[in-house]
Amino acid sequence: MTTPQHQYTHPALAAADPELAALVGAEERLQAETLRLIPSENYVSAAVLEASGTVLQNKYSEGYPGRRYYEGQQNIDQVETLAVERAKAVFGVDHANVQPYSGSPANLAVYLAFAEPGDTVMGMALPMGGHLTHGWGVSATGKWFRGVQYGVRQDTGLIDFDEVRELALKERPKVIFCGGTALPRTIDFAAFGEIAREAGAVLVADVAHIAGLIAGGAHPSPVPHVDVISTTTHKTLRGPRGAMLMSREEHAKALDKAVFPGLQGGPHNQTTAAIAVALREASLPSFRDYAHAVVANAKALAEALLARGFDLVSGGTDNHLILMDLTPKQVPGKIAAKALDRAGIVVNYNTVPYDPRKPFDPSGVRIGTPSLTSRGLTTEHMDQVAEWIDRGVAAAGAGDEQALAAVRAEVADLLTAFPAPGLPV
Ligand code: DSN
Repeated sequence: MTTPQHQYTHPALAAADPELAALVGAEERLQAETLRLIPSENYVSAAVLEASGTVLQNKYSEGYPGRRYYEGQQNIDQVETLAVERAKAVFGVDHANVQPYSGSPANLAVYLAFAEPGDTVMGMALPMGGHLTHGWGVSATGKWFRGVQYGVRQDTGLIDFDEVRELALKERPKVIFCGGTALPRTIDFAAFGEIAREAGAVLVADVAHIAGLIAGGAHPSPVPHVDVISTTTHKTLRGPRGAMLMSREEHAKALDKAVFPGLQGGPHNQTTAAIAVALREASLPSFRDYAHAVVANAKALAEALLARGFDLVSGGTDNHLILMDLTPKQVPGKIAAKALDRAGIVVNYNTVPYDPRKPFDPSGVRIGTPSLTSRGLTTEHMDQVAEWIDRGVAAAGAGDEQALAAVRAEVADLLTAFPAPGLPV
């Protein structure tokens, strides 16, 4: 196996804490040598990485620019304002709050802004591709609110809008979430918008997975159709681990109040800075190319998997994500995911709609193309990627560790030609 030589670039860390520095170095190597297919992950640029490791983290800034509870905000106010203005420009919204610590707190702030405990809320069921925070039972959002859930049709793997409408009109939720974590198809924000208006609900688009595709024009924007947009910043958007809430002006106050002081204390200013950098990158023409390349790669990978007899939920993909049902391959998702990991292909096991198996041992594997596209792999490489997945899944079924090791070597070899952004080579 070809092993890239890493120069470790954290001298202070290495001197102060060699044990931890060694772990960071090992993670750098792992991220360099493996094909990372988890659709919610990515590689940030070196600039985003640097911004998130700055002295901005030393500062407390409860409040908002110009209205803080601590002095010394001369620079921090400007950092946050830059992030906010860039978010407004990239997504075409009136208002942006860049302070939520991550996606789950961002969504919790939405509930705080628009619902009272016990109110009915509606979202896609987690095993159908939704998110825990869309009112699923084990989450605080399903315990403190009355969650009603829609899904996808068993025959098509697609959302049935007649069913969503019927449920919304029957249950009259205060808040409806659209979006999710395992949805391979374009989200019809206009259809959700019509239903929410008819039902008198606040419509929230959770675009965490596809924010970068929206920013780059590779997925339709929810802006004309929804009340609130919630997103993480670290998936297709290629920013730091963080989140944003965006809306029309009429909801600005309620959202801001819900984030602070409703839910959070001081914002993580180093993260805010890195969000600002990522949004600047997302405003460049090269990011449009990136977003479209992510989708082109996913479509090419889906075709190559279908040609090898894989069963894909909904029959393919429109975005960055592919959900494989491995039932016909007779290999459970978890066994396949763990074997692929040994083969240097990092995926996650996932339920598929109507999965007869349990969430901790489901039938599916979820993959996506944001990370490999960030490294510069193109549609020309997707047949090779599908072939590796095919060999990995077959080896998982046969318990063939040698075959997995062979794939791992080939993966690492190809990836030496595609250095990942932000990683020392
Ligand atoms: N954990 C995210 C994902 O992997 O999709 C969702 O929160």
